Amino acid sequence: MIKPDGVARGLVGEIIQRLENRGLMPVAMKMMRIPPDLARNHYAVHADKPFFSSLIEYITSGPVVAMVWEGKNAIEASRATMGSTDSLEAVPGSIRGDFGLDVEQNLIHGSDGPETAAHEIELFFGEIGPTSSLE
Ligand code: DAT
Ligand code: MG
Repeated sequence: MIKPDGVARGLVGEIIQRLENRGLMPVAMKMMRIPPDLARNHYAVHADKPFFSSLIEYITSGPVVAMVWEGKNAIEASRATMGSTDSLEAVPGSIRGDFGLDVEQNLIHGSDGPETAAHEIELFFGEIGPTSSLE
């Protein structure tokens, strides 16, 4: 997902281009404003963290681009292309390492495992599976 700062800074095309350059394929995409309940569900694993309320406020603060990508080792590959969570520590060459300095406003979200991905795809795209609607 391209987060509100990524959209506001005009980095939608750049971020999509980098994922495509890596060899991943977009299979679903939509621009949306995340309702608070969906945001809390999406980030439920972080509910006990001190930054949770700030995170919810930020992710609901403006439009995002929700996406489903597929490809070889798509989760590992996309997370490496994104860079470390804290943009300050993300290596140059990664999306976060090239375009940010902040840990919260870090441009992009990526699922961290197959179960999380399945859950998040269901949350944001309902019954549309990663490839079913395109074949
Ligand atoms: P990632 O987005 O790399 O999967 P995460 O799942 O650990 O990182 O955290 C989710 C989001 O929460 C992250 O993108 C930004 C925010 N966040 C994480 N750690 C934070 C911190 N120490 N302070 C503020 N926000 C934080
Ligand atoms: Mg995460």
